Amino acid sequence: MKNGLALKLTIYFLLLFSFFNSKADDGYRLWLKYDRISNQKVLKLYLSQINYWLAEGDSPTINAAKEEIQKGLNGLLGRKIPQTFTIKEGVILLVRSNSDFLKNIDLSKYLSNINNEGYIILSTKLYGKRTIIITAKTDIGILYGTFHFLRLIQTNKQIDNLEVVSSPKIKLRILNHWDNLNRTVERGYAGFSIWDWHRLPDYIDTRYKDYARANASIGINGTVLTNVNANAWVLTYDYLLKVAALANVFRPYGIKVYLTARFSAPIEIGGLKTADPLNEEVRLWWKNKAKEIYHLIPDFGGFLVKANSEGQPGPQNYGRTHADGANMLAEALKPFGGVVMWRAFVYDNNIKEDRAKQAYNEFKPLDGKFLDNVLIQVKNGPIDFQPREPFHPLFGAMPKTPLMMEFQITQEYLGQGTHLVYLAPLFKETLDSDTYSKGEGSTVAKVIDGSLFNYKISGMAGVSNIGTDRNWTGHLFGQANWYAFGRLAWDYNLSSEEIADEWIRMTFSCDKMVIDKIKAIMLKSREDCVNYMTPLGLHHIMGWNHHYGPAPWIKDKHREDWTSVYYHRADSNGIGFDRTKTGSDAVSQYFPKVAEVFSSLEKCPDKYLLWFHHLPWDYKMKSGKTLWEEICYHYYKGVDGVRETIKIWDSLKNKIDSEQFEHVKMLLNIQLKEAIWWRNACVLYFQTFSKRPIPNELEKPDKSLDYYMNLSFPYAPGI
Ligand code: GCW
Repeated sequence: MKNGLALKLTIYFLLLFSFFNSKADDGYRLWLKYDRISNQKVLKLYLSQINYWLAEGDSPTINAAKEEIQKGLNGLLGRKIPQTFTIKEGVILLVRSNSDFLKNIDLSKYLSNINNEGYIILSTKLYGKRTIIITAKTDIGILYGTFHFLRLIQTNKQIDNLEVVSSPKIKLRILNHWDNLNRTVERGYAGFSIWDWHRLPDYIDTRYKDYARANASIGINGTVLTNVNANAWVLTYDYLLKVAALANVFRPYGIKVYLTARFSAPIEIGGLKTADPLNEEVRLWWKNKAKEIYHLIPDFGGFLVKANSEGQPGPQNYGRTHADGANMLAEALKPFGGVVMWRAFVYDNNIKEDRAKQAYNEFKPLDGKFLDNVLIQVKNGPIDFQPREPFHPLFGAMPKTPLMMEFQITQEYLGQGTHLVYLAPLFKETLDSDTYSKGEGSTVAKVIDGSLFNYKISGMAGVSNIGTDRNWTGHLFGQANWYAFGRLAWDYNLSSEEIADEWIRMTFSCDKMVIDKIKAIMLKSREDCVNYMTPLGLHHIMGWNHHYGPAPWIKDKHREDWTSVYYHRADSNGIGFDRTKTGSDAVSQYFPKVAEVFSSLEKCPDKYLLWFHHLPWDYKMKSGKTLWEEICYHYYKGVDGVRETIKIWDSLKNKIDSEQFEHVKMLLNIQLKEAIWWRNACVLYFQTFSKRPIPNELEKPDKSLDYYMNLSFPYAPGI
């Protein structure tokens, strides 16, 4: 009997122990976990500083802030922090800047530095009591401030001396979902679309609110629900009801909904014979459609449009310009305050001009011809979200038209759902690029925040990587890219490292060793990826159509500008795309200072070399190696980088949550396999032109080029 009891107790304790020891984190809670702070010293300190919270007002947004502060504090501090209605020692005070509570303190020097979405957080004394004030001119500012404050606690930062003044630099901070109405997601690698169109508007998935919370926590204030390869059906009345239901969930969190407008919608769902933007009936149709939308969604954001690009209809079908098309929609939205985000991603295989030049050629002459509620949405680089591109030459070239940024968060060309690639360094590289459009310091960031040319509106869009996967983004580290996008849209001066630091602390641990290791992995990951995929300025050599894996051999397709050989131009003499004066002269689209750098072999950074130059295989690089050797070394370095990452990751076993650990570990193994695949396939293929050996000290590919060329992936995700 006794023994039996002892055994039972032992088993019980063992079970209990293993339960606490292998916490399983499935990633659903993103960076808003609010788990109890594990560092006892830090926890104790907070418990001595935070006694109450007080929030004034009861608008839906203030209620969201209340819910968040309550949930956050209770979770993080592991005890119920009560609400109070009067100022008491150790209170967190959430109030508008004109609140009576604040009548005795002078906030003017702070208030003049924030806009309507900004906030102020101060550690101070009110009526003799230690208080932390979170205040703003608006309710949404208070909610943003609340998230900021909770982030400080989540990341274990000091709160006794706070003087935070924060305001977004960019007005429209928007996710672009490439989600179809049948719930597939173009270039989506995290399952299906989170928009459950069939069950909307009656069924409100709890995910919608969690989506809104996550976005608000990083300052995202808009979402385009539908794919730019658009379906007019979403503009029908029944679907607009569904859109309105989503808008209702998002509204308290400061998030507006936008839709993609299919240019031929007047024909497809309106029964008209034409979609000509200068036709009166067509114009009226859009005006009525706008009226109908705003009746259901009074704060509807506006339209995003992909026109005359990759087969999408547009104004050019009727001999009209992009300005004619955009202005027609802008006019319809104008009375209601909506905007048109018109994409500059246009290129045409029938135009015999370097694809990299076409958007500029099309849009530059239209500068000043758009109505003032139109933004032109420009991808970061002139081709298409490659692992590395120089900045798009349109930035700086349209002083009279607000240009907004389009980044891709989903990793279509950077390993899709299985590679750990932290994108903040990529985003920053573009934002920090100097266009020289108004002399030195005319960075892309200053173009798109509107400060350089006094644009009245400004925006930054990120193509979403969100899907129905339990952890939202498929790869846990995909969450970091969503997070980084939002943080940079709010403040592009944050460094990649700061953002990684925050995210790691909220996602994994505040343990210094863990932070240092994961940060090291993240910060080098994009360069590793460039190295094993497209080093030295190579680009667009991925698999046909699904874009999965390497395929530099793609040629002879119905569109030349969708082949790989079009871009790398490898031949027996050398490799690279000559975009200098002797070639396509794309360099001349940049301002002279930049053009000079890109044109010159001495000044052009190695990272853009083959983007702008076609060079012989024996070309002497700055390193002293030949170009061929340098290409090889970069590919090998990329693979070694992933090996190094795996080593670092392995050392985190038992230091982080076991489910997180295993999830990433398995994916890293896939990444290594695929990095080797990229390296071998590319090196072997380019070797058929270079006719030179792979340097001796590098391991030899274990498969033949034929093997790689015969791989096929009819069911690769994302198409
Ligand atoms: O990157 C390419 C993608 C297409 C996408 C297009 C675009 C939505 O391969 O899937 O279409 O860009 O940005 O319009």
